[in-house]
Amino acid sequence: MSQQGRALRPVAGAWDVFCRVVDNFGDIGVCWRLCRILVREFGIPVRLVVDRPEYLERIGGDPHIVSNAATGADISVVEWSDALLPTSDTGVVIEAFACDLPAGYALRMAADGVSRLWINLEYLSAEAWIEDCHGLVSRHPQLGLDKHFLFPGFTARTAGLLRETDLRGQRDRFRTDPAARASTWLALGMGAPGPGEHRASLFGYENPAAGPLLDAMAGGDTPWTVLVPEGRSCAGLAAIFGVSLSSPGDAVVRGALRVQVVPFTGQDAYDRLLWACDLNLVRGEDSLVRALWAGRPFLWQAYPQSDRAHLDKVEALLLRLSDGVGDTLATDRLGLAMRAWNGVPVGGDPWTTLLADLPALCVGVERWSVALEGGPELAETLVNLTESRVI
Ligand code: TRH
Repeated sequence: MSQQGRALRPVAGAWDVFCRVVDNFGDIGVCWRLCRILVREFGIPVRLVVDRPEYLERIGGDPHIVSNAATGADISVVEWSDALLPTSDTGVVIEAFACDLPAGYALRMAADGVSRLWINLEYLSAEAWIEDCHGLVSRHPQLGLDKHFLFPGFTARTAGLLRETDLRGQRDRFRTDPAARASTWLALGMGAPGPGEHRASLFGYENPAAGPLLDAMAGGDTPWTVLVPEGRSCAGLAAIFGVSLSSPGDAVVRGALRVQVVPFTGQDAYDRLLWACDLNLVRGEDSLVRALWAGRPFLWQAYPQSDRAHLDKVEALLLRLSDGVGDTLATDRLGLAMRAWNGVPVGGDPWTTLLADLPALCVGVERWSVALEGGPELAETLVNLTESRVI
């Protein structure tokens, strides 16, 4: 058995994963998570090729701590270069988010006579059309090589969601371990929550809807602390409150609300923050999935696109969410809050109802996360694809 409890299976050679950091942390976040699972759980040696390795460092991506004792596999991180070539041992090539392989690398793939699986890994979406595109194969017009298109998603007819085998176990052990929780708060520069205090994490893009939500928290009876990892959300919040909120420890108090900037941590510590909070405000694809696995109510801010195509993604997620969560009234109201969080005018005050619905949503989101665990896991889908094909 591998370190994390999956049976090791013979897989094709070494894997190369190519990632270009467009902006933000989502692309490298997904690639790093995928590489870790491939090494730790499947024993596959991986080379992660990234154009901006400094982003990997920001999310705690340390290749030295990832290896598989059973196979000796590990991750090597290589800076993107036009001189990179596949080796005779390279069995699988993953091009993340249509990042385009270096031209010489692709030419060598076509010329060296080694059979490989070439995969384009797409962005996660809840939209129904991805089921028709998932698994499509397209032949490269010049190289004559097939490229497989894989779409992560929420249903059995997609590539699924990234999830470490023992994630739920780790989460549940954390929740019943006061010392682990205390050290998480301490690392963020905070004490444990006081009696009756609720906590929320806020990882977002600039968002005018933050003001009304924070107002609802400030004006309510429940003490709320909102923890904001340093980054894009901070400037907007500073403008709302008229104080400086840029470095860890910067804080402001209004009524029942305290907002505090916390350090941007590695991915594992960010998971623990999500597990520890009562409400998670997340953005992009990877933190959305992690909020789901945390099994706590969340609002998702989609990565804004100029043609507002991101709003289709929000609607699609809401459809899946209302099926998965199951509580019609609470999910309808969560839908209003999620739309408002993404800049859609909804009228009224969706925030006070959202806060009142949190206990019901907590049960429902956890129910959906358990159901999603029964669906495909993305790394496993990729490995299955290599097995189902003679390489
Ligand atoms: O950073 P993002 O906004 O990434 C975005 C989206 O993926 C978007 O679709 C893409 O097109 C754009 O990048 C280029 O959000 P996302 O996807 O949630 O990724 C954030 C990553 O950062 C995730 O892996 C979690 C990690 N993270 C940490 O490691 N530590 C932290 O403290 C925080 C807040 C996040």
